[in-house]
Amino acid sequence: MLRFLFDTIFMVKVAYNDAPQPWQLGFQDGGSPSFEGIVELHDQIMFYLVIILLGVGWMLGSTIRKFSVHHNQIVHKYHNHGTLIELIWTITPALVLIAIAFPSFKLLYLLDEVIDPVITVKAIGNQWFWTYEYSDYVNDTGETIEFDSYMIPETELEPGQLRLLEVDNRIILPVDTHIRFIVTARDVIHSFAVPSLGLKLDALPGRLNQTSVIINREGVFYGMCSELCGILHGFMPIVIESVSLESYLLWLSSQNSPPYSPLQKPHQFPKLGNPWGGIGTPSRGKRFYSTSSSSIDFATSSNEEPLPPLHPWFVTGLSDGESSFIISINQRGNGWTVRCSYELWLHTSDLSLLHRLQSFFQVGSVNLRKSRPMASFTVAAIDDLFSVIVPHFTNYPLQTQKRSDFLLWAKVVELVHSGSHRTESGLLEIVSLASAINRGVSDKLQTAFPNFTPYKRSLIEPCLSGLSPNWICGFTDGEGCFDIKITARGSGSYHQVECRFRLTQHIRDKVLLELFISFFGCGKVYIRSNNKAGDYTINNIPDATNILVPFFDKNPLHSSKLLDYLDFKQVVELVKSKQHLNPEGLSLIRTLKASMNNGRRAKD
Ligand SMILES: [Cu+2]
Repeated sequence: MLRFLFDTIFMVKVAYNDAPQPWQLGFQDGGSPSFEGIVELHDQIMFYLVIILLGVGWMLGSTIRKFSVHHNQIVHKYHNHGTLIELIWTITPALVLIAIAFPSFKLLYLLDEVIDPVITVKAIGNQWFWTYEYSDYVNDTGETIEFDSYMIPETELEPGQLRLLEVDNRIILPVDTHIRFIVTARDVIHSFAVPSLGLKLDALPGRLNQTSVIINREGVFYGMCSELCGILHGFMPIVIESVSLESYLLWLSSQNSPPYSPLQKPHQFPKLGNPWGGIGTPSRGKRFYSTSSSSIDFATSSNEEPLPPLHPWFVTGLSDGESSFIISINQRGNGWTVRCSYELWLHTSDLSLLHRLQSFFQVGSVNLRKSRPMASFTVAAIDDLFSVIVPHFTNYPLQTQKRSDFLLWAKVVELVHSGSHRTESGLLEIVSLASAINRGVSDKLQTAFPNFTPYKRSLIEPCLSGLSPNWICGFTDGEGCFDIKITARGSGSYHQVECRFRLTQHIRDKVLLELFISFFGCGKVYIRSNNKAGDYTINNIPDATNILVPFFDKNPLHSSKLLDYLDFKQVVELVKSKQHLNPEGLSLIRTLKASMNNGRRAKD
């Protein structure tokens, strides 16, 4: 309150000191109640210390002065006992010690108490960096948020960054929240210490130490390893950044684990309790992570009944259109990590389809992207990939050239699953396989593994027997497009309406596009002028009425493209009955056209 008044009257901004200063003697500014307690105890003890120093100093000084040979010629040879003074100098220190012991023990037990923590962070000391784990947040694939934190070397420092203190990945924590630190080490003894927060805890291999902290203001708090742990002991700093709860949730959702749904606004969470108050918060971190299906789901908004499970061929067809088989190889410390994942991205209006995909596979998670209206179904746990995803696409093989990506990717999954990515030769083989998938491997990897030999992709030869109606359905949900084109003819007296259905693919799948002609028994393949893609197209009314509409009526689409199809079908019927020749019919077609595809998305 006083500080607030001071700030308002003098219009000053208080700058806190949360990092060591050159030649500093005093404390840094406290950022937690426990550190304030420590400073208070220090001040109390300092009071006794000064009194004793003065008392003892005065006695010593006066003894030297008064009883020197110059002042006193008589030696007090037999004056060697004084019961009273001996009692005084024994009992007084005992009383002083008791006076110090009470506040000291009080603080000691208070610091030891871990009061109903909302967030647990595990800090693991390594030679010579820290690893942090946010174990509260487990996504559907069983992964937690985990990252390494290395010091930024002097040569890479940016203006404003502190030398030997700045790290690449900070610990991000919310203010005014009960936080528990669990501290351990992987190799030798380290010590996790952040002075401003009153944190100092030894990190012992094979042992878990715990402590709690409440950060009572936003800021960046610097600390260092405080147990001599080897040659780079002085180069493994700790940085804790405390932010508002909202920013913390945003940060969480930007981590690899699935984000909380943006439909659950952070401010809906209850305000967190006061620092030393015994009442904990009712919400635990895990709750932020539910990715429940939301009200914007297109398919569930009209009826609440559970939808039937997806057909395996539909899943393969959709994957042929929209999925990616991803391998990422990254340097971590001295070694390399290999991560495999299967991802399928759709517009958020198809969130329910992603959830159906999740219940089809019974693994993986559905995540929303913050920046764009996109959502993904992701499987990243290696066991799930090995025992669910690979078998599915082996039994129901992809029909596009994506299958050759899948075949290479499946080999990598097998290698990682068997653990051979930890061996030199296994890693080399993975790099060789990865170099043939999608866009290949990065320049960094190429320089790190100069002698890898890229695998040859196998050419997939699609055949008509592989195309089932369910596959076509899934593929259309991914790559299909229904659109309407209205062209004025004869100086505007007559309008031609073209109803067009297209399936678009990269030119490498030209053979597949041509197979669609045999499958539907109609249509044509047009190669685009840039020679990079082709379109299988049905654009005449008889084929649309006799073949296309009956097909998609019998095999309904599962994504929001179904709505486009229904509008398309209506236009086909209007054109078939020549309604487009009269103004009312034409304006109805224009309205339908405007609400299709991008028009529908824009309205959402
Ligand atoms: Cu250390």
